[in-house]
Amino acid sequence: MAKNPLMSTNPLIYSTPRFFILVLSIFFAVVSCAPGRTQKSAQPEQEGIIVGFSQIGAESAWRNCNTASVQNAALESGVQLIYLNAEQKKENQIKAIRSFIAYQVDVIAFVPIVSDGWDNVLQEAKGAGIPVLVTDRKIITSDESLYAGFIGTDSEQEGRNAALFLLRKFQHAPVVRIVELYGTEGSSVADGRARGFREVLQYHDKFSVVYSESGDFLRSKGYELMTDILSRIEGFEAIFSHNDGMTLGALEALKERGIRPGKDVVIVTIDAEQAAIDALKAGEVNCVIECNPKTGPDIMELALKLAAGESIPRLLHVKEEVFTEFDDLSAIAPREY
Ligand code: GYE
Repeated sequence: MAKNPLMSTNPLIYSTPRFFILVLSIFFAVVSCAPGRTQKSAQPEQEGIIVGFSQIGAESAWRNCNTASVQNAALESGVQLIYLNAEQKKENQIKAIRSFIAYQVDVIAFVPIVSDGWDNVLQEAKGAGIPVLVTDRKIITSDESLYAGFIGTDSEQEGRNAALFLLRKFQHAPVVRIVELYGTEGSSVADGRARGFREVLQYHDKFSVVYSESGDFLRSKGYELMTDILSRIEGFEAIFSHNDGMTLGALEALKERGIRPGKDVVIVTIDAEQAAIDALKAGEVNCVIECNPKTGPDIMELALKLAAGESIPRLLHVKEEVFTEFDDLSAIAPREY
């Protein structure tokens, strides 16, 4: 468990200078890919464990908050964190996990950008005896023993909550045509949100999703998609957006066309960034489903258990709320993201 990044206690590394150099170069590559992101323990290094964390990127304010939460929690719990930003590329995540294996970290934590295609690299981690914690997004695997557990959001429930709001809002409407701004295709959260949403609405014929397109969780794409939709689609009553970033882009596009978001079209969004809460308070958004990015402390607690050889729960969902125009919004605490 006790490791120093520059002086491994592993006898193999001591006895083979070339391997030592390889490990050092991987470590410095890791550091240089992510300037200022690798963190060291606030406590003496010998007491800490090393966690390799492969993050997707920095596509949204939510993501940046998630990264900061993990980094701060690592500092606070005396864990050395090797943080790698995959810049939205699955191949980079696979490389990151391989470098963590080569470096012999104690625990690997990663946010799988999409659900499929992790079995090979996770098999390598298993072969090296390194436990893996999957966080935020889920994976689909043929071998459940390839990871120790998952902590993150319940995306199906978020989708159901979005639909439940629309049922209430459109209680008396005869027809409700919905535009869906889909998150990253193939990601567990986008697929889960879409599934939960449809699961509820399938029993209510007056609702139909008339358009659904991926905006990749990006604000810029939310703007582009909405601009395109407004030029092509005649009339819709609601927008279900898989994240606030895309929603904020869509709001701009709607306003440019003289459409009043929140009034002319009902808007349901997921994440609960401060900007979305502000839009809800301003009446430009009708419902905000919280997705909680502050999982760092739980991740560190689980990583410490795994490093100590203890088992952890297979599935942990974080607590999340729903904020709507029907609620008293004065008590919402500052969101910090
Ligand atoms: O909703 C979005 C992001 O995976 C839950 O990814 C996360 C999603 C979040 O970039 O804003």
